[in-house]
Amino acid sequence: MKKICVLGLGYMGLPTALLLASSGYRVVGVDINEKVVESLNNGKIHLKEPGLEELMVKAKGYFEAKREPENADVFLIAVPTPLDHSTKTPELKYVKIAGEMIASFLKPENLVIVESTVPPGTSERIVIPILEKSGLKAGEFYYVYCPERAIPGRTIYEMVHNDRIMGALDKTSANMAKEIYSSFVRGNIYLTDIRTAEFVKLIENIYRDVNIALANEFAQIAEELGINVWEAIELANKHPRVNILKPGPGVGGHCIPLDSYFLAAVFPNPRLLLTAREINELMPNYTLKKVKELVKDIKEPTITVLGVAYKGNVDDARESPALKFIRLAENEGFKVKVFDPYVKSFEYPLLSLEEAVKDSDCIVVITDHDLFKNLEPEKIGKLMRNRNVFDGRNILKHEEWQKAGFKVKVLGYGSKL
Ligand code: SAJ
Repeated sequence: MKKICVLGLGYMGLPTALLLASSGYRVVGVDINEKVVESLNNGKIHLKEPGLEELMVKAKGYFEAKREPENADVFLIAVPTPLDHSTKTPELKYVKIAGEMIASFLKPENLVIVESTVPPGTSERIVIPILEKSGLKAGEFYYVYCPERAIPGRTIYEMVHNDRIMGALDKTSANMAKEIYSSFVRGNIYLTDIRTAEFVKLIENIYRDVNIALANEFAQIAEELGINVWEAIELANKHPRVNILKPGPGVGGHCIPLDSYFLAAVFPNPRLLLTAREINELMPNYTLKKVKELVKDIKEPTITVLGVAYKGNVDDARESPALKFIRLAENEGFKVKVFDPYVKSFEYPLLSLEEAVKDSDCIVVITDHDLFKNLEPEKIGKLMRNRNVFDGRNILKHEEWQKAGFKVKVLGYGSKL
């Protein structure tokens, strides 16, 4: 039975490790976070992702978590590649550390797989040279770059059913990696070269970022023109070749907000991508401008932020637009209270819903958690000082809130002229 070392047990690494372990491989999951290693070895999952618990049970006996890698047939790198915010450049140190850790165990005919998102050329310029510190030349060990494209919230389903793109060093690398992934991937596996695969991962996400920015700009124009952008987008999408995405109070997550900068690291000034980035990064500012209009007659307003996760029904607050919105609101002198049903740790105290809305002057929906769709405006209104609500995701039942005495404002919904 082949042994696989998976380095990085986060949102992508852990499900991948457990899918491999439940497909008959012996898997050693490696993470630098001792608490993660400990909790996993006690059968506890440190992430919220549907189906992960069941997968853990299925993988029992084939999966073990450790702090260090060890000899294996395959090494899979799924460590984070965050953005260094001060320089807006990719932070590749965790990939480099993973490469260094593997180099001391690398044997001839081992396969190294990298899944982490990296600028095109990173494998050839950085990762492979680090692996060659083992004394082996590329070709004596095998290498593929195989980005993950599962969406948090549906990760396991998508890891199994999505098609995969694989950039291979050579034919043997491709065949070995195809065999590994075919153990759980039901989608097609498309082969290309390493750099193209690194590029494909980025353009997928940047495509989405630019199209969200387009929706966000449409929302601002519609607001100005007294048009309901949500109705307009719904009608435009009836066109067979139009698929305009949804406006929102910002674009978060550990990928979409970063990937344009990953390309900008290797291509000077990609203007459209960076303009789209700027539009999305300024949506918290735009949202605050709208909220200020709602509370303009209230002295020292208190506002309640509903949702700090970067998107609905997940517990991940990385790069969440909520953080920027809250900081901007506090800088306006607002008192801000926060409620999120999923997120467990955040830069601001996470209150209960009742505490968060008590004596508040305005509710601001930042995250589209399904749970918010059925809030009871009457019950909430009774606890508040003033009944205002800004729906940044167009998910509330607006008539119900109006009937309960709320002044309702929706992002992108200009009042009829
Ligand atoms: N968002 C909008 N409007 C939309 C869609 C999303 O404002 O119409 C916002 C969300 O609220 C969120 C952010 O964008 O704040 C990103 O959410 P997302 O659902 O677009 O993306 P992620 O980050 O959860 O997952 C994306 C996916 N990429 C694509 O859909 C092209 C996923 O397939 C990738 O695997 C993932 O990035 C990743 O890890 O790269």
